[in-house]
Amino acid sequence: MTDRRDEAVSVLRENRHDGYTIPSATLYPYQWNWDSAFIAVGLAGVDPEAAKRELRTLLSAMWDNGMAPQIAFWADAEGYFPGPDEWEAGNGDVQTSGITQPPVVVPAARHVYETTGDDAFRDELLPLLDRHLSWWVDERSFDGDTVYVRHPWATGMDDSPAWLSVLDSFDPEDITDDLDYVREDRKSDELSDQRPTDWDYDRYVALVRQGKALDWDEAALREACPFLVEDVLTNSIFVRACDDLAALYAAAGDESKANEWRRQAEHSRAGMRERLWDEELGTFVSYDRVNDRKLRVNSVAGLTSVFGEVPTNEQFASLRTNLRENFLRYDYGCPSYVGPDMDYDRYWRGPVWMNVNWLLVDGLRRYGATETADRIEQDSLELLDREGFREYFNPETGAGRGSDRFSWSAALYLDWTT
Ligand code: 2M8
Repeated sequence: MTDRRDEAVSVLRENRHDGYTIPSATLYPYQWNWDSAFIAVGLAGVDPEAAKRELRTLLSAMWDNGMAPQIAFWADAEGYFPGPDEWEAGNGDVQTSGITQPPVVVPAARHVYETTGDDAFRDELLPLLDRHLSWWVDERSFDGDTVYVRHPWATGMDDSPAWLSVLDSFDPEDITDDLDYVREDRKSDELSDQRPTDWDYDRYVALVRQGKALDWDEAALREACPFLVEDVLTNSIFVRACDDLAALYAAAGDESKANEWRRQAEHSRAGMRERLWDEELGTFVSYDRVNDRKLRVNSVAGLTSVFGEVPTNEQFASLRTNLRENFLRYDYGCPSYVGPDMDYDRYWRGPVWMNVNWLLVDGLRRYGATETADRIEQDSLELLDREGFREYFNPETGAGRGSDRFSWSAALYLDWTT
């Protein structure tokens, strides 16, 4: 193993708790949903038993209705807001947050299964994965095709500029009468300039307090929540998850279930092509169901549609031009957002993130766009080799940002260098 691979393994070991891996010891001390999925992808090749355990733990935090929470609070920890007392949610075994994150758990489970060939693991996970994706269709879709989220944190791209107009469409004090809280995420002056603003945080917290006041009741929140968004990133991953669940069923010899999920993938893909495509920008965008409008922002989220093989060949041609001309003109690909007020250093408003690059590289290869995929993969490896396993990176200078020894950066390095 190279020194860098050894170091990646030791980052994951250091961040490992009992059956799961925290994203970072300095900023995120609990189990996060899509982080664990990316971590399992990286662990599959170096410690398959740990990879399986990571996914089992993640799925054991699932609620009875099939919601897989964004955070599972397995052990007490200091230094994160909002913690378990703020959410007041869980499944009886573990306290959790009241929102979800993109269902990367299914592609990750397929990856771990195909790496290990462990049929018993596949059969153990199948009903859980099915319950989770069924929850998306039953509880989180207006039309049975595209799915929605009800908090920016659920998208994983918390302060994406795509959410600004939705967050601006309501007054946080109209949905909660308590906006008192203390942020824990600005541990240094440098980090203060990189994290979301207080304006954003007021709205994040108000949405959490509204959810809690309504006991996290889906039907009530569908009526009351001012943030109901068909996020393009979540939908791209959801479509891929349906395909991957179908592949797992096919491997188990259950063709009828495999066909059911293939049909769902096709149906959701069609919904995305119809409602989320933006011809002028040359990308897919998210949709605000409360105000019935597209959120026309050129975010890397739209490009990740390739992970779900959503673009038609014609759409892919426009999307690739957009990717090359607007995103890959920076020294390091692929920035999370391009457009007015792009901020090279602030969180999801411009910096390069490894998990999104990994989705993009995988998807671009599916379209045969090898050169573009290679460019993004090489940029990613160069950044990780030079700067270490940082959380995100400035697309112009490549400087590492956010926390250090960040788990998914280490995990995806391992996957890319297998
Ligand atoms: C960031 O989000 C959390 C809330 O979920 C936060 O800022 O407190 C995001 O980058 C998210 O995508 C990620 O899952 C999480 C943990 O790494 O951190």
